[in-house]
Amino acid sequence: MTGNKKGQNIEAYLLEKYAQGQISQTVCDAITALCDAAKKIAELAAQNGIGTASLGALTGAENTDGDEQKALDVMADELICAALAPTGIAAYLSEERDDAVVFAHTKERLVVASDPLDGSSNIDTNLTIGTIFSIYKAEGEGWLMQGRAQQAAGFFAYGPQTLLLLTTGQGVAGFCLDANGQFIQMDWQPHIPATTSEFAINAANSRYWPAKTKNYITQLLTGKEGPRGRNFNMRWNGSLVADAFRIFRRGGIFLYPQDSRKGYEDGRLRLVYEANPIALLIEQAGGRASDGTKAILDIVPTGYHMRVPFIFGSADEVDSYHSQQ
Ligand code: AFP
Repeated sequence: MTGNKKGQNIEAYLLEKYAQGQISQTVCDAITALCDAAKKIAELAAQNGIGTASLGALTGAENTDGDEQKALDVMADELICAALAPTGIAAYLSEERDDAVVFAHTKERLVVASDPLDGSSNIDTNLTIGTIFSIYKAEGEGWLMQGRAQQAAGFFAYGPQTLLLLTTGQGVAGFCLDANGQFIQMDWQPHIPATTSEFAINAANSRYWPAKTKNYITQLLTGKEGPRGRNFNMRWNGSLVADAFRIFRRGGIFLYPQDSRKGYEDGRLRLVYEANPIALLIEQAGGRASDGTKAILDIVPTGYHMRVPFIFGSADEVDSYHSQQ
């Protein structure tokens, strides 16, 4: 379990994990670089609209997946790429780039995969947005690995607090950016309760859902009068990091299933730099993360921007979803 040393900064935390042999110097340097980039992204987001053009403005370009790129998407990606370049990692994969950025063909072959700015549709609405990252060693050809191979994963949330949720494979630790620009470990041991009465899904898509999802959500909506015999509550932020962080704080189930819309046959979220890192954090905190049938971390990626249906959170509730017909 993560030693919950209240007040320890991220540098001391990483040094401890390095000394315990959990992570290499390069992984330490990559996470430190990501923290430096995250501070700059947080500052930009906090000043959006004063001194900078709207960071939510469309750039006119699209990423590989056809998402319209916003100014902060591109700025965040460039800040992260620049921060990682000198750290000794071999390659950088990004939602905002078609292909891998190869820094060097090192022996360690460490890869950082990232969604530099998650929740872009919320940039101009003062809602929580974030950065998600995954760190793993690439074996064999290419730069892709199953999620189970991750050595570290985490996300930054830029909201009322600037937070980092991190795992290096031995539990999850939460950090908060303090007034001195230090990420300080929070006095909290992230653990996801097995049961919950709260679900997160974009109900506007209900007419496109598969029967399994419709049946499951209908059960939750019928509440005490229905088969579950109790009422449920719903939340939907439109930012994966915001919904995920809430689930780490009080449990819940998040669902972005596949649906019948063109391009959503495998859902909306991408395996390599969204589902895999969140899934590792969720499992490390006692939760479950699947594509509706199998564990996210066991899925073999076939491309940098491969999408997967993504259901995660309180274990008993994810199992309840799995049992739906
Ligand atoms: P954007 O980064 O394009 O806003 O997408 C955010 C996201 O990938 C994820 O953070 C949200 O959970 C999900 O999409 C919201 O999707 P909908 O807009 O379809 O509800």
